[in-house]
Amino acid sequence: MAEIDTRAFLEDLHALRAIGRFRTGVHRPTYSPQDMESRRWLMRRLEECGLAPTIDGVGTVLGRHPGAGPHLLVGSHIESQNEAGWLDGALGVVAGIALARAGLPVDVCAFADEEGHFDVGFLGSRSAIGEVTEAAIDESRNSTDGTPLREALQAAGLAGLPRMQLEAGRYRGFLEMHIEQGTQLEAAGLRLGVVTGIVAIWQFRIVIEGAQDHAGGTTMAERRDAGLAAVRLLSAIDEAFARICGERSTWTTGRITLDPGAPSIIPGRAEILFQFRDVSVPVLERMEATLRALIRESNRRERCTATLEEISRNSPALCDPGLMDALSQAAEVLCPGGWQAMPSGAGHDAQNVAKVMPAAMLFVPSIGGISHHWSEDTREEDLALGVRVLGAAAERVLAAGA
Ligand code: HGY
Ligand code: MN
Ligand code: MN
Repeated sequence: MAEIDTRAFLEDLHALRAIGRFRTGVHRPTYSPQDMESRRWLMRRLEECGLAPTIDGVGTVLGRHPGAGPHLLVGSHIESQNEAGWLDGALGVVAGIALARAGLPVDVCAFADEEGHFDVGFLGSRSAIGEVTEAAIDESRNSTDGTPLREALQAAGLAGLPRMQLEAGRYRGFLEMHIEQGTQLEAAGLRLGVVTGIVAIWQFRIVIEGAQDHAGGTTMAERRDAGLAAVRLLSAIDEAFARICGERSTWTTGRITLDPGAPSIIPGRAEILFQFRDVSVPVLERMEATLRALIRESNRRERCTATLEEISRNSPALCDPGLMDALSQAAEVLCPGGWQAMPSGAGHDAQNVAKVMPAAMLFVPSIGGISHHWSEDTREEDLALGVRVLGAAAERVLAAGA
């Protein structure tokens, strides 16, 4: 069995944590100086492990094993949500370094912008499987500040670099180690999760146009308050979705912007960033149909006009049974009875890579289930156990049918 150097693994995790540090987490939005510094750090680490590092035209980093196959691809992402956790994504990439350092024939990758700072959605892993056109890059904007993706790539020094395409035939499959970002493992007193399926995320922008006007002179009967219309619509969505959703569906309003945003002015415009998730496409389609019906209903009832714009959507993915078996067997050997099979409520690059090769994920617990927050954390003994299980599972996959 390959000996994983868990001390070096934890040291790498903490070294990466120091890049773009924010309180106990990190702030490494895609293509920020700190994100690009972390990519350079990763390329140096990959080279030290004997992998040939490259960075592509959207910032995806790949370390390529020089030896003969069979190979596995191991990785995740290293940019973060704003002011968020140190392990989301970084864990899976640094775990790949640990497996390479142990001499396993793995390529290691950090897909760009898994966190969707740009509205293509899963830019790096969808580009790597050929799903992102040049036109889509031309049209893409930063979801928070509207910066064109082309401009951000230019500023990051990536413009003109070729975009990598995954060579599916080179790999037995893709393994992604990740924090759970939920409370299931901790609540069950378990230390490892073998992921069965990964939710799709369907993202929308709802814009409500009313009439900016005086907050006092305009009577309640005549005003066209985009803010109130937004609140009533979101309340109607929440009530309707609860009746038609699936067991593990979620729906979230990440941002409501009211313009012009002054206390004595009736908001003339409301902009809502809204997303919903599920592992089942029929459930997702039912939620979208309900959303569209509620917007039509709002336009019948309100003196404001609501429009719906799709931002991005991807597909749910089932994890590969063979890779799941390898992870389950390794988990049972290294942590008997301390693991479970479970779905992922978060989206991951693995769900895109699963379109071109077998893919599977291994979860470790999140303390308090917290993620997408700077206080995100996992016990170091769980991190160390997870990377040992990942290494043992990788060995099983690489040895099978050798
Ligand atoms: O939002 C997600 O599920 C992922 O963390 N980007
Ligand atoms: Mn992630
Ligand atoms: Mn995330």
